[in-house]
Amino acid sequence: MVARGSEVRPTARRHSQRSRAGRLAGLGVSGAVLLTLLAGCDVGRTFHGFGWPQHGITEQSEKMYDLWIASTIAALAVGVFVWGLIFWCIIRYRRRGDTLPVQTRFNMPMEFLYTITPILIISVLFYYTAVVQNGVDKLSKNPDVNVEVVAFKWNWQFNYRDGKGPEANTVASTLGTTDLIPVLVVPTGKTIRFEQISRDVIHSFWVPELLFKRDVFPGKTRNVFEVTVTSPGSYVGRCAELCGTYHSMMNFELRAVTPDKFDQFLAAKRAGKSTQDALIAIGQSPTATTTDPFQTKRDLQNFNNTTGTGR
Ligand SMILES: [Cu+2]
Repeated sequence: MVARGSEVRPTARRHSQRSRAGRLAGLGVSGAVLLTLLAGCDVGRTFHGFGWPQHGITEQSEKMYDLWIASTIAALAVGVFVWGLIFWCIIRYRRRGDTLPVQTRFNMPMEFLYTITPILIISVLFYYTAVVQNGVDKLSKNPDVNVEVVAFKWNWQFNYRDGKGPEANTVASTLGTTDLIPVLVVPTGKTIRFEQISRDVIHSFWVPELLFKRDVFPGKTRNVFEVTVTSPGSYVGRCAELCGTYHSMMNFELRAVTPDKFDQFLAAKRAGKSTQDALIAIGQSPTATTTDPFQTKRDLQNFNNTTGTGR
């Protein structure tokens, strides 16, 4: 049987189809423009970030947040459009009798539209993803603060350095111990460069509020990233790479203070004060406020289970 769509159609009808395709394309373009405008608004906050964490404290985390919100709005716009078409087709072309409806094939404007539109959408998403990723990974020539992060089983050491790279010198240091959570003091509004090394196995430096984490490798690899913290406060930091028995207790605290306070803190450290005394000197809590030193919970009693059969 020959489908009815292969019959010759009147020119006027083809013309109206073409203009309809043009209108659809126009709608797509105005949708894209609208999206760009919406991305700048606070739509995300209204919808609780569409699932994205709302507590980012750096300029970099804001960029990632904006990308997520814009991408979600774009996805929702496409979704609403497609759902609309589906329901419209279900109602408009529901079965009305036994006659076969018009079978449309080789509608070039329509085929062109649904090939080009997804390519355009993907290209725009790809472009903005690449821009944001490069922005988050961007390293500056002269960071304001250089911190060397040294990870080891199962704690952290933070070295304040006088420059970049392995050749720079450590001018002050904070070391975490079993009894003391290391507090990493940084200034707000400044570019902070973290250079990471590990003394043993692979760890991962993670402050959830940075919305970012990076692995810390042993050997010659120095993983580097930079952040600009915008909100002062105390934020818990963790190891995010399973590194052994006490991995889950390998915590530290990021303490963001004003640049003035940071300068005073560093001066006190350079003068030989302990991190706790230097924190007290700038009116800060001397110990971590977001997490506690880890308890091994191992004593003779529970390590050697006297009531079990393994005695
Ligand atoms: Cu670890």
